[in-house]
Amino acid sequence: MANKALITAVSSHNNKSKTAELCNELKFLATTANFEVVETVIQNREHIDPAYYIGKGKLEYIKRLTSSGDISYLIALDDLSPTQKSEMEKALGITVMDRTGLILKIFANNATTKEGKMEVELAQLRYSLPTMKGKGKKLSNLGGGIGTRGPGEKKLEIDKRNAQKRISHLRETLKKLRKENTTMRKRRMENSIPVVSLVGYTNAGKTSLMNEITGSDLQTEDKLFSTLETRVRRAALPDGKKILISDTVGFIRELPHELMASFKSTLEEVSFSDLLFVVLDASDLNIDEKFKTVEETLKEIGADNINRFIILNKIDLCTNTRIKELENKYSDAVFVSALRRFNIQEMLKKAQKYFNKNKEVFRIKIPMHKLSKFLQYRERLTVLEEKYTNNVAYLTYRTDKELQKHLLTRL
Ligand SMILES: Nc1nc2c(ncn2[C@@H]2O[C@H](COP(=O)(O)OP(=O)(O)OP(=O)(O)O)[C@@H](O)[C@H]2O)c(=O)[nH]1
Ligand SMILES: [Mg+2]
Repeated sequence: MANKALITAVSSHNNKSKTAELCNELKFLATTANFEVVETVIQNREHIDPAYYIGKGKLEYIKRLTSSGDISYLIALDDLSPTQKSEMEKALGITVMDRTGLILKIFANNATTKEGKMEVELAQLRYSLPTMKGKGKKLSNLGGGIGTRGPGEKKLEIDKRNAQKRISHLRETLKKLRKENTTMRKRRMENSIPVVSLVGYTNAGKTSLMNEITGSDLQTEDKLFSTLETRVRRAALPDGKKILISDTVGFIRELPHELMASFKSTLEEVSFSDLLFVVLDASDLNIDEKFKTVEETLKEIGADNINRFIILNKIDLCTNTRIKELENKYSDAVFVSALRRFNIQEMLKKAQKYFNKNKEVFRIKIPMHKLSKFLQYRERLTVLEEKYTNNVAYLTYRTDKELQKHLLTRL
């Protein structure tokens, strides 16, 4: 059975609609984490209370709501300081968490691979270290007089030291794993099949599209962050040319920085793509805001220089008027529905056109003993003319500039 929870937020006068929208998303996050949200309590005030986050009056109100005993969690929209969290817990007698804590919980629930699990654990430790400090202060006061070390402090110091040790260990292990990933990525480049990545806000339908394109059966859910790992599958463009499609963790506004740091390398995979499909949920009324978050995240992970096409998914949920409105705003987008298998080929044709358009004709003269090296790249080039003498090959081919640059460094 789902745990009952309340949501609370502080909203300044000119921020009401944004707060309401963020609370809606917080509710979706809470549901994903298996909470049943009973009520959302919004406090209107200009500043956050340093001790209790919300004001005394609202705190009393929440206390009355929770007094029956069946609501055992309070989730705050903003990040709470260790003091705020502990003061609120003391006053209310229930568990208090913030948005970051909630997202971390979801990531912890959803991580399946060894790497994903380690990334989440690292983020959790980074998140809880400052809280340990806060408790340490208080317990040491209980433990003894000035200048002496209380038993509480000793234990907390050990906990903290252990946490720090574990952080270093996780960092090291992840570093090694990432080296392996880099090698895999290099190999992929050498195979020289273009990589197209599906990116976008969480729950936009990236994995559903991946399944449609590649005939895979990856798990999709009406939940946030069902995908936490990057997965790469083979696919073919309408003209038969092979590509690799990659699906990865979804973006969200204000992704906790602990998670951003831990998942950076997973997200950075995207920056090695040849092309991006930016997937947006066309039925989402906050689509513009979400698009903005996607653009910002792409910048943060160094993928903003890659060519991208906007894919507006879930159009089965849109009225004609809505579609018209979106056509005006996102004039270059491809309208698709993963659910109805609508227009998936159009999406791929767009990629095909892009890969063909950005190709140029090059001529090269290479010694025969280097020919096999050159032919490693044949998937990504079309040979137009070839002439061989005893020890030299003259080749004319069409390929993209990027690959040509890469090729020249290899030959
Ligand atoms: N109506 C409708 N629902 C869709 C469509 N595409 C995906 N969905 C639903 O949207 C939800 C999210 O789909 P996913 O494919 O898991 O989305 P995602 O972008 O991979 O999400 P995360 O991995 O959580 O970031 C699921 O319930 C899908 O069934 C569509 O075209 N139409
Ligand atoms: Mg997914």
